[in-house]
Amino acid sequence: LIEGIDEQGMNGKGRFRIIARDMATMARRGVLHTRRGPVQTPAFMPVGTQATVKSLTPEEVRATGSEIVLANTYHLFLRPGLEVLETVGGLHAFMGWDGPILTDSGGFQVYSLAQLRDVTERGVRFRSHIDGSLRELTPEIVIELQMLFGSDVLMPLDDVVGFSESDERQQEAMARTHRWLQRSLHRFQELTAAFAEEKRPLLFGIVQGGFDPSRRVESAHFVASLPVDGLAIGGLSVGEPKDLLYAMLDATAGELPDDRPRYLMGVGAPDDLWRAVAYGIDLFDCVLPTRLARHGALFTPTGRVDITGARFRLHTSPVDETCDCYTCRRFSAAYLHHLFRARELLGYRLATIHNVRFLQRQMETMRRAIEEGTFAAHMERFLSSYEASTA
Ligand code: PRF
Ligand code: ZN
Repeated sequence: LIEGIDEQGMNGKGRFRIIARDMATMARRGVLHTRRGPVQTPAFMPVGTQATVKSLTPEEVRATGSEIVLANTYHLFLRPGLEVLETVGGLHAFMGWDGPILTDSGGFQVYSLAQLRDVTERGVRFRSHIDGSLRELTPEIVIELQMLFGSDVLMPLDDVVGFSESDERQQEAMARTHRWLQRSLHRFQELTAAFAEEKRPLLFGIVQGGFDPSRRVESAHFVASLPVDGLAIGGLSVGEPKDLLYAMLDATAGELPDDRPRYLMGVGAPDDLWRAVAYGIDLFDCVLPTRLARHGALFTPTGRVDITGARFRLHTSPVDETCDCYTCRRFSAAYLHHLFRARELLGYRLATIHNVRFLQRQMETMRRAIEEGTFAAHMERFLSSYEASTA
């Protein structure tokens, strides 16, 4: 057995240990024990949509302090496809990352990328955004795919609806997400029945419910009633105003079981990470650090900066003087400015390394602050510095 894990069957209680709590907020410091090693929480997962954290090698991802990465079932299903992933011996061998991988189900990607979606009780049929071919994902297929990829944390197919959808559609999507979760869990239990507990991947449930607080509570209670290993909050950060995101977090957070990990899907702006951890969130993923980096937007303790701006032309110090990343230790902001102006490939890599490391340093600070009982003070300090420039 993995250290710290005892035999507790399906419920992931044994896989998540809370080692410290903040007294002034709901922040928790924990360890999620996956079959490919522990993840210190609160944790941020960089996004490797297509089996790569864009522009970085696995060694570079590791050097940012990342312990777990996210990959997307939707993308990998369409390209390279199951035949390739099975032939090369799974996703870890394929991409050269031997740490834990969480795979998202495709529910959100079908909603945001696919054309001609047709959602029925059975599943979702759609046209591939790559070649227009007609494809289908069902809750069962999505579990089977993630098992064949060799994922360490699986997500069930969910029915995601936009911010502006009708109340009826939001209600329908929540109810369908719940029924699909039961089907997913059933297939998952069949496929993992013969696994030794320490070799078993984990399955999370996804809370939906749109932007109605009472529906969010209902969804949280339903998902918590099932023996899932963790609870994700989906359907947020889909174009709604910020105050609504926090209203929904406020309504949901207190309803989630305390002893299982909580994952806020698709959230990763530095200020949102701090606030959500204060609500008791343990896991995050977001394309923001990597996507912004490729557009020359870099995180600093005093807010986001545009490295292409004229003020960096002669800036001889690093973009973030407080940062210990490879980029900041080695290069000036003037050099980064030049690389972006000249559209040189190295610029995208260096900016990505910095942004991911910046978020991982925030997570390290949060984890230490929770242990020391100083989370609220650290959050206040970070936000007043980070938001001073953007406010
Ligand atoms: N569902 C899934 N993945 C997601 C989301 C969701 O609602 C979000 C919402 N921001 C990000 N990623 N399956
Ligand atoms: Zn840096």
